[in-house]
Amino acid sequence: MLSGNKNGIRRAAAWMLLGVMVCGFIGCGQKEDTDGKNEGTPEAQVTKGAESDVQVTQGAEPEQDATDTAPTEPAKEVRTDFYISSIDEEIPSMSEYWKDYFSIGIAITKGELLNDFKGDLIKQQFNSMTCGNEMKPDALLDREATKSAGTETCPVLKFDSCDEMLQFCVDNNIKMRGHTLVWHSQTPDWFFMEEYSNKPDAVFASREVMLQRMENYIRLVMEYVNTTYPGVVYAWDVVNEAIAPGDGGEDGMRMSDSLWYQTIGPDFVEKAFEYARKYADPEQKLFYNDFNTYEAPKRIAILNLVNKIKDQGNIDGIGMQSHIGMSSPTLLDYEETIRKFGETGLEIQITELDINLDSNTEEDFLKEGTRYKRLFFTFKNLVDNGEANITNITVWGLTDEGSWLNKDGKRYPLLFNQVLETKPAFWGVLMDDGIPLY
Ligand code: 9MR
Repeated sequence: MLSGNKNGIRRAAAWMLLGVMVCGFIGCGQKEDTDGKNEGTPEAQVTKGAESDVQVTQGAEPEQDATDTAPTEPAKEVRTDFYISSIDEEIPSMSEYWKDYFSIGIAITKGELLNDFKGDLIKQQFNSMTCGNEMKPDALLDREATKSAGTETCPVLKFDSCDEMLQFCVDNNIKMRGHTLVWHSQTPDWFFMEEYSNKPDAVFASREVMLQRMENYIRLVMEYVNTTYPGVVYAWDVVNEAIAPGDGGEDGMRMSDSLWYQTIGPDFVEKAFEYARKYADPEQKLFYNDFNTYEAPKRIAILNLVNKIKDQGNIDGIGMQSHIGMSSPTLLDYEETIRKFGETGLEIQITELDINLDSNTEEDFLKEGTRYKRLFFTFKNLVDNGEANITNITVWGLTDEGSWLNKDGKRYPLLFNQVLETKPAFWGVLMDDGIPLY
């Protein structure tokens, strides 16, 4: 088992080096006292003891929020490979622990994945991967080539953004969730315009043209991925975030910022699933994916939509993104939603789990660990009771520092810290006795 000392030594060295690097980058230094000790906010660190007990030790790491010390300078990416000498090979693997229940996934960007140490940790801990951005339409659509090809109905795609990630999955026997085919966001406006125009006076392409572009887009993505990396993608997020009750669309659909809705009309979701079924490998599962699924109006609209597509035979699962807070939603509401989705008989995947914690005190890290533990306890019970066929849990990011949530200020939503050490949240996922369940 992991020795607390080993972890402590590695951590001290890592933070020393990190301190040097951050100082070099942004000219900080005021957080160090004359003894060379850091005065930053203490962080909780749970390390596995020699036996099965859990030790909670308190670190004294510096705050890593570069904006605290240099508000005018953009944050620079800190390269962990300079100062992490190895990942801890003795911590248990989450994917191994949960293998009889569901796969455990990670959403990651290419840059992070190709960092040796992060790659090693991913191989150790996860058996499912989602590209954070690299398989979205804005990454795959090639406007210049599309315009040169000269056809109004068929875009040209490029896959250099995600090739290495797919290859990583092949090499390491990791399966991928294909994220995402049809989405109002991260799809360039020119894709919806006549002659793929990006001028301000561009006009929408017709419904008929957009249906063909959609079909061709889905076909080309699936053909490339399934031919070049056969068997790697096991699930596709066919449509992402199409429901937004109150936005003015029919049946609770998102309308105001959805060019798919505006060009094709409310049946664009059904059409997307029809095309996806036509071109997907038979064993690939087709998902509708959305956030805040536990809000009652949204849940109802999603259920109506997926039941309709289910009757058409074109959907296999519901993705609950699950970007949640420390107290909201209540686990009762969350569990109730899974149960209701489970009643459809469709698979359920928790596709983008993170917990929006804005504090890094030891106490709050433990509370976060508890929330993760209760979530996994809930998932397990729902599976054990046959109430929901939950087949994957994916966390949306590897380290707190890489989380998308940091755009609104520093957040601590994930399972590992910047130097790839486990947080209590990690031990919560493993149902460790040292993390309280309540
Ligand atoms: O993690 C993604 C982040 O890097 C992008 O800036 C952002 C832009 O839309 O998308 C993030 O991922 C989103 C995912 O694709 C869909 N659900 C919400 C996720 C967080 O915004």
